[in-house]
Amino acid sequence: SSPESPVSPYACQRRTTIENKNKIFTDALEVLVERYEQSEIEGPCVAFRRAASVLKSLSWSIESVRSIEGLPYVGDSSRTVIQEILQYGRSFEVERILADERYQTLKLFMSVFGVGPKTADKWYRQGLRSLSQILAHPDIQLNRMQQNGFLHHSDLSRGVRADEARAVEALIVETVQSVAPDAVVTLSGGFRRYRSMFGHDVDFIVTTAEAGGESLLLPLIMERLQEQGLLLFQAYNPSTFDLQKVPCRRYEAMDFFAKCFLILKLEGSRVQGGVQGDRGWRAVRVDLVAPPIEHFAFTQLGWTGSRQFERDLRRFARTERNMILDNHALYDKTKNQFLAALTEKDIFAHLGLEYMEPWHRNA
Ligand code: DCP
Ligand code: MG
Repeated sequence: SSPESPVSPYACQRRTTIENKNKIFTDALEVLVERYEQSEIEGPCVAFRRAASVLKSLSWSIESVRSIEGLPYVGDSSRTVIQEILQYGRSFEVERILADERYQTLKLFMSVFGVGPKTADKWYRQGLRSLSQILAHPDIQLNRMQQNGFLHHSDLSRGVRADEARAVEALIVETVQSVAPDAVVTLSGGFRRYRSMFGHDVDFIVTTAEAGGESLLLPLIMERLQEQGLLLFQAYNPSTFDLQKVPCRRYEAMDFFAKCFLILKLEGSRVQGGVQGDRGWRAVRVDLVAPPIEHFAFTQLGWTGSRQFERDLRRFARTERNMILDNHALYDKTKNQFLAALTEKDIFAHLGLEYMEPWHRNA
């Protein structure tokens, strides 16, 4: 696009690679997003997310306030931030937030696996300001996820490099082959979008060619990892999938297929150049989801992200097509029927959208 060509209000109609020509602006807007996420204030959160996402898709850098006129979702508040950055090189509102004690503390607390905005805010209101204060506090009960989040905090907050993600992929493929030779492993999440460096975890979909075979996969995989001494933490949610219930507007953001949230031990010998630190291994967050094969395409589309791409895809389906899309299925409310799909391309076609490659979905 050029400053003149129209920009779609839906991320699923804009190609967004990781090359962001407006990073200085989107970084600032994302601080505002984070600040409202911490307080769970939905409205401004959605508004700033959409504005940041539009700017990420531009093939040109913003050089004047005039050039952003007519861009969808770039409202007054976003425009003020952009204008300040153009004029002074920084936004005063964003700087105020970055220096704010509550913002900094909640960001730190929420960087722990298993800690969301409610827990972080509760700890903050109890006067706690550091991770060591939380661990030393006699009255704080951490759940199993949080205990492991604290235990592996330095590894997990460092993020996963692309070469580490490839080593994790090799490990998962090996493990799956040894327990279920017919099963298929597919990389999803940010690493499928070629988001080059530093994912917060590595995401995979596993499924089997014969229907029903997927239900045993995750327990078998976890058992095998455990035997090898590589399973540091697991939280397993068996499938609660019921086609009667989905898709439904209310369930759009949920996922009913069997899945597990893991912390794995990635040995340095598996990564070219090794891993940081002198233990010879690092902890890595890994998510696995196991849909039945006939729902694979929907799960793949739903778990490849980005989150903003997914939000806009669902909003597009609902608003422009009177269809409901989620991680399980696509339902046409006009025809009152489910629309089957074997591949992501089928789903884009049902929606009347041009197919978009994963590396264009970095909205
Ligand atoms: N997702 C989902 N339902 C969930 C969790 C995730 O639909 N319960 C989707 C949306 C995300 C994708 O799966 O785009 C992967 O989730 P991540 O949180 O791992 O996000 P990314 O992989 O995009 O980035 P990162 O891992 O770096 O945070
Ligand atoms: Mg991920």
